[in-house]
Amino acid sequence: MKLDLDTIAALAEHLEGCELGAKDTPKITDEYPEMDWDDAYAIQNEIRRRKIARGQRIIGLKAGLTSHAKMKQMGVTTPVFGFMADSYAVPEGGECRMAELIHPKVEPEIAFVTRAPLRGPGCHIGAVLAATDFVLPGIEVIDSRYRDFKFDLKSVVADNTSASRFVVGGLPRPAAEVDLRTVGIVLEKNGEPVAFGAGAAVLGHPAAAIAMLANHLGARGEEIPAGTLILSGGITEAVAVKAGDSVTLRVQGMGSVGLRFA
Ligand code: 0L1
Ligand code: MG
Repeated sequence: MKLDLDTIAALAEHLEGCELGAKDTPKITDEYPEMDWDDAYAIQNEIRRRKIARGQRIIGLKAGLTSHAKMKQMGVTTPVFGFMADSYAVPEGGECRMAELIHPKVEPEIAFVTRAPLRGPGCHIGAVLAATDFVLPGIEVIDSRYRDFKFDLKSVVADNTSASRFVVGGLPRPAAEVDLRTVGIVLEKNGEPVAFGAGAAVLGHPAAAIAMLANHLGARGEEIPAGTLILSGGITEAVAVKAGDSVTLRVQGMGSVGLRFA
């Protein structure tokens, strides 16, 4: 690690302050170009620790930048991993308050819920499917704290991978009953289709993103516990939203889920 503990704590406080105050900031590597991956995840972990210390619960995990569309949109080449706090959860059909956000975008995703722990190294699609209780449609609302969504990967990891809000719902299905590679999705904004795709856009199979997460955690001596909700990453590019928009994700054979921005 290149940063000392005081700097990590200060950067976590700064980034979480931007999240809670809906204020943007230049990317933190402008000031700390020497920051490494361990520093980036240490800052994210400190944000997580701060939330837990205030009584929040961590209710899920996420993989981000798992599709070529997203990687191209953001000019990066590697997936990243983050967490979902209870304050991020929006009820199905519920409302996101724009006043609490900076410049939100929505991503159509397949969410997994595990029934057995997953631990890397060596975790693979087969192990993920065997450990999955069900899959269901999910919309992630990302809201980078970095000005104009301009960042590098280490800055975005520190910023909990832009995690902000999410909704899951629709018709949960056992993973064995769905071909997650060919399952089709349509993302609608205000009733108009705005993005289309299929599950294979996520690393060839959305379960591959969950396996990467298990392997990432395994390298740190951690695992994905049983009963974890995990967002596997945007199938398409992220779509910008504004107050008054309503967004619906339709997933083939899995119903639909939606939320509104006010
Ligand atoms: O969930 C995601 O794919 C977002 C990862 C962070 C990059 C971004 O803000 O687009
Ligand atoms: Mg996402």
